[in-house]
Amino acid sequence: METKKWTQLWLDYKKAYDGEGIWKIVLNGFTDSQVVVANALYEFRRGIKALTGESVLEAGKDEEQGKKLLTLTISNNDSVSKEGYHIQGSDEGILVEASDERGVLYGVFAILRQIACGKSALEVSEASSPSNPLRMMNHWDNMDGSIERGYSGESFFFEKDEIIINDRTRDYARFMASIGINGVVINNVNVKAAASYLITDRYYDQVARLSEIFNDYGISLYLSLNFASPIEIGDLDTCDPLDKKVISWWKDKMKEIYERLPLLGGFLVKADSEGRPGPFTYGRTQADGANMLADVIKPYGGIIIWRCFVYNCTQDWRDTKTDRARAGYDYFKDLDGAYHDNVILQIKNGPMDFQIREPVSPLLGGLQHTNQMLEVQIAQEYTGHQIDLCYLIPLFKEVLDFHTHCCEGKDTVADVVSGRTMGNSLAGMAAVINTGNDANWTGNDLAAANLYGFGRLSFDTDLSAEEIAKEWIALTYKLPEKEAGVLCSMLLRSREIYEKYTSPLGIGWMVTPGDHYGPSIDGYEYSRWGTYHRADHLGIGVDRTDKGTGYAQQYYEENAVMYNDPEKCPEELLLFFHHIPYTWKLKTGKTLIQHIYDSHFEGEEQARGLAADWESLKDVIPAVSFDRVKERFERQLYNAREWRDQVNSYFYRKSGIADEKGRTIY
Ligand code: GCV
Repeated sequence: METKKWTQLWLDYKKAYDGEGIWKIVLNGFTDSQVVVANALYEFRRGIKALTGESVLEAGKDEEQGKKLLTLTISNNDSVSKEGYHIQGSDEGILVEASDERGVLYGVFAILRQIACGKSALEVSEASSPSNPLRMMNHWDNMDGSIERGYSGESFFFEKDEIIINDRTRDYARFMASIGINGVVINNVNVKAAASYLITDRYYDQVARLSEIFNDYGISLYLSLNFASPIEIGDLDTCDPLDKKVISWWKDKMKEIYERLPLLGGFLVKADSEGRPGPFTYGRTQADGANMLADVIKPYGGIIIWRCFVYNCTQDWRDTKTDRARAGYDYFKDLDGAYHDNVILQIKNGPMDFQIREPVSPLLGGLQHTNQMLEVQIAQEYTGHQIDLCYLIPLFKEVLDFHTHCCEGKDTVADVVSGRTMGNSLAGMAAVINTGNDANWTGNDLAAANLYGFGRLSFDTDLSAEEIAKEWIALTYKLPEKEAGVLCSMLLRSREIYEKYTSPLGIGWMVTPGDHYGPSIDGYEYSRWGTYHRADHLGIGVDRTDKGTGYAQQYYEENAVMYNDPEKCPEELLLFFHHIPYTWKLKTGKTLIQHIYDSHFEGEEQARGLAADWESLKDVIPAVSFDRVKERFERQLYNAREWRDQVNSYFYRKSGIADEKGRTIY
């Protein structure tokens, strides 16, 4: 791989103040032969030097004259919860308490974050423990170097069917650890070609090296698995999960895998989805498939993360009863409780596929006896390809705060996926990651706020989208207060703006097929993917009520009643649940058609506002970063204009109803 120079993202600490001390390290109950602790100390040295100019005394060296001796004390305290930390500054220095190595590492990163955000080292204070046991990144990287839905260059893990390991790998692990990520799946869930061989001799040594680098930063490496491995890399003619030969093949394979990859966390599996093999081929259930793998991996302490993105992707658009939104629940709800303890179901936040607005998947909390985790996407597949600015943390917050009504209290998605609802420890959050080998990692410099934000949010789901944005800005750019406020406001406005100029009121999918950037209103309307808006000359929207596809009935009573009734349905989701006439009056008093026109005109105008705000930051943002983002905004404005004019023209031509304000519609 061409070794490009790469940025340090939010770990590029800027001087916070001139410190006058020198640090001494004291370890109680930990030692620096523990590799994660050693790396925590490395991070402290590196960070404190950049932030305050202060250095750390090398072991055996004398104190420097005239400098105040400060102590970083790292103490084992078993009462601190797993992977959590307490940090407390005082006149003498800082005390970090944790009960394990990861806690120490996260505690040190928290110290550095607080200093970068404006506190003096001696004032830092925080007690934190992760909201979610699993906090994972899912790479959709292919071994040829391409990335499925990647908008930031090529893979930094793979090239030409080889595994890349270099300094960038270690920096990646550092970034992930600094935001609390403890699991990374390195390869695409669509496991094809060379990727099927990641669990063979051909790649074991390199995967093992990668897993060690991750492990040094408290991260477990996971692999996506090809369910048809017994056929593709073995010599069987079946991968039927109940077949004795298949089970025995997997037993032997798992033994070999763990001999060669002892640090492996487990596997992520996409089965029976979009052409991938799975248990359905043999008339078996999803639980049959997941449990078989879970049983053979159990002796090694591994887990099976099984995706619920299972639906019919060869639908007939003429069929108005089959509803893709129903599929996850229909396939998985009946098997609730049938999954073994080391299986966790990974559920996308919405029932369709990462649209800018969808209701929360009814499977989340719908399952009451099954380990489950939330999957979100920070790769901006449907949300602007990291060209358009779209800060996604507000969307994730809405999902986490959603009351499923699965029980009294502890019924939000945050409760469910953290394990609080069921009292289970196999629970958490995963994001389809937005990185690549671009110098800035995320294509658009501002898309790094989503990368940072997902990690921070999965560690602490109580953080607000604004708090996270402020932290990211302080760490990345360290702007004066006013300018920081401008950038923060840009991030916080961006999702709604993107929503306004794209598809209205929860309908989604009006994107260019395949690529998923830019408008194509009917692009998916007559296709096999189950993604329809059903617009005609009278109205638009999918009837998912009890009189339509019945999807609304998959929710618990309170939510089912709300979604079933167009008067009660939250308006931002109106067209997801209902087919509505263009003349329907919204709560604002506007007709539906007028709302479509207004929001598209507003969205495009507000996108121009974002670009103008960015221009106003020219003097305070480093030129390279400024120019990169400016170029993105130019493309965003083109995109927003296309969306505005194509959507408005489409609905004007369908409905024949003119814009009340007489603006130009084509
Ligand atoms: C990895 C959508 C995407 C696919 C992706 C799939 C999935 O369909 O367009 O690229 O495949 O979701 O989540 O498995």
